[in-house]
Amino acid sequence: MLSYSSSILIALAAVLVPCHALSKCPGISGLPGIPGRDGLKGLSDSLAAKRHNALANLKHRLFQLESVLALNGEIRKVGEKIFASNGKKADFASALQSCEEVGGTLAAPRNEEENKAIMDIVKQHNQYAYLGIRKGETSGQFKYINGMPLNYSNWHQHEPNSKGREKCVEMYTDGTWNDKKCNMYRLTICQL
Ligand code: MAN
Ligand code: CA
Repeated sequence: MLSYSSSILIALAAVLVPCHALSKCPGISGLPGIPGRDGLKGLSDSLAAKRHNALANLKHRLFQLESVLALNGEIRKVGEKIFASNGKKADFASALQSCEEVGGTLAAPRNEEENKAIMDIVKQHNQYAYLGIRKGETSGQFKYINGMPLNYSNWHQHEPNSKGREKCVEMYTDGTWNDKKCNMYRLTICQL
C-alpha cells in the first residue's frame, strides 16, 4: 500500500515530468505561482519574485557551505575559483582525469594569489603537485590544458631545464615550478 506522501510525489511527478522548461509549460492550475490559462500578470510577477528569492537563498546556502569547507581547510577559494585536493598521488594523466570527473581540471595558477593558494595545499600535504600546464605538441612552449599560452609563471631558478624531455610541471613546497616527467606520482590538486 502506497503512503499518502508517496502518492502525492507520484502525482506531482506525473504533472511535472513532461514539462521540463517552465516557459514551455501549459498552465497548471492549483500549483502555487503557476497561473492557469488566464496567465494573470500579477501571478507571473509573484512567480518572478519567488524565483528571485529562491535563487538568493541557494546562493547564500552555497556560500555558507563553501565557507565551512574553507574553514576546515578542505578547499581554498580565490575569486571565483576553488582549489581542492583528494589527497591522492597520481601520474599526470590520472590526476587530470580525477579532476575532470568532478567537472574541474588540474589546478593552474594564473597569478601570485592563486599560486599561493595552491602552494598552501602542497604544504598541507607536504607533497609536490602536478599543475595543469604541459608542453604544447608543436610549439614546445608550456601551455594551460586548454591550449592557451601561460599568462603567469613562477619557475624555480634554472627551470625549465629539460629542453623538451620533461613535458609536465610540478610545484615544489616553496611554490616554485619545475618541468618534470609526466609519469611520476604527484599530489592531485584540482580547480573548479
Ligand atoms: C631532477 C629533476 C629535474 C630538475 C632537477 C633539478 O633532475 O627533478 O626536473 O630540473 O632535478 O636539479
Ligand atoms: Ca626540470
